[in-house]
Amino acid sequence: MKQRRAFLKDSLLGGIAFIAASCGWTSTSAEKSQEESNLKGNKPIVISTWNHGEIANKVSWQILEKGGTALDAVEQGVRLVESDPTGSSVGIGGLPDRDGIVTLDASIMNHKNECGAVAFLQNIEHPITVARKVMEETPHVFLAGEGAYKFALEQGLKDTNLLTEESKKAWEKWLEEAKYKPIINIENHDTIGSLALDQHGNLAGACTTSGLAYKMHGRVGDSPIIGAGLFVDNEVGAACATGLGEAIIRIAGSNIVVEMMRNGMSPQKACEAACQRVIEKHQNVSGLQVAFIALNKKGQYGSCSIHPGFNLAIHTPKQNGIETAKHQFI
Ligand code: SD4
Repeated sequence: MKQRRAFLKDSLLGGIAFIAASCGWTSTSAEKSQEESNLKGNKPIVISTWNHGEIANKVSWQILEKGGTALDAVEQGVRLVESDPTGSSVGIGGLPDRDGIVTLDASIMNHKNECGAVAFLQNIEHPITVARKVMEETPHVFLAGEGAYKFALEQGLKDTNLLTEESKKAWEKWLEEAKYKPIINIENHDTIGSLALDQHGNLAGACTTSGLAYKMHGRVGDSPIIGAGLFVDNEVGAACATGLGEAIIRIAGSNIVVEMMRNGMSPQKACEAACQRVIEKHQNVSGLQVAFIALNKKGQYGSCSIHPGFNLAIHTPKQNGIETAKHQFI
C-alpha cells in the first residue's frame, strides 16, 4: 500500500498526473476536463483501474499509437501489472486465500463479442494470456482450476510461484486473528481492468485479479465473469468493474453499464447508474466498495465508485494521467 501511495505521490510530483477529487454530484475540475475531452471523443484511448493503471496504460499506448489493436493493448498492459510483485491484488504478489494459496481470475473480450476467461487458476503468472488463449484456441469461453492450469502449460506458459515472501508474511499475520473483513480501498481492491478503443475504431477489454485477500478457498469473484467484471459490445461500448465481486455479480454490473450506454446514457451516467443499482440492491453499503469504468464507441469515458478513493488512469492523444472517480455514497 505504501508503495502505491509513493507511486501516486511520485506521479503527482512528476507532473504527469492530475488528480481532482470529486464528491457527490457537484461538478469539479476533473469532471470538467473529462467533459471537455469527452465532447470531442478520443481515439485511440485506453483507460485502466487504480494507480497501477498508469503503468499498464503506458504499455497499451505504445501499441495503440502505432495502430495496434485494442485487444493487444489491453492484454499487454495488464500483463505488466500481473508481473509486478508489489501489487497485492494481481498476479505475482497477490495476497492468497485463507489457506495461503494464490488463486487468479481473469477475462478478456474483443470487438467481435468473442471472450475468454479463467478462474481459480494457480501458479501461472499471466492469467490474462490464458484467458486470451481460451478465447482464441478453444471452442469454450471459460476454464477453471486444474483444467485451466493444464491448458496454460500446454499453451507454453510456465509454472510460477506467485506467493512472495511479503504476501506470505501478511497472510501469516492475518492468520493470527483470521478475521475476514474486507477493508474498503485497501488491500482488497486493486484489480486491474483495462478498456481500449484503437485507431480502427474497435473496442476491447481485459480484467485480471487475485481476488479478495483471504477469501475462502475456491471463491471466484466477478472479474472472470463476462457481464459482471467485464463486458464489451463493439456497437456500443465497454465496461469493467472492481470492488466487492459478490455485489458486482448480483447486478451483472458491467453488462448493465453497457446496456445503459446502449440506451443513450453517457459512460459517466452509466457508471453512476450501475453504482446506484448496487446501492439499491444492498441494504447496507457502508462497508461495500464497488467501482466501474466505461468507454464508448466515440472514445468518451466515465467512472464512478460507491465510496471515495477510487481512481483510474487515462491515456489519449491529448491526456495522460490519473483521475479520481466520482463517488455516489458518503
Ligand atoms: C473480486 N472484484 O475478486 C475483485 C476484487 C477487486 O480490486 O476488484 N479488487 O471480487
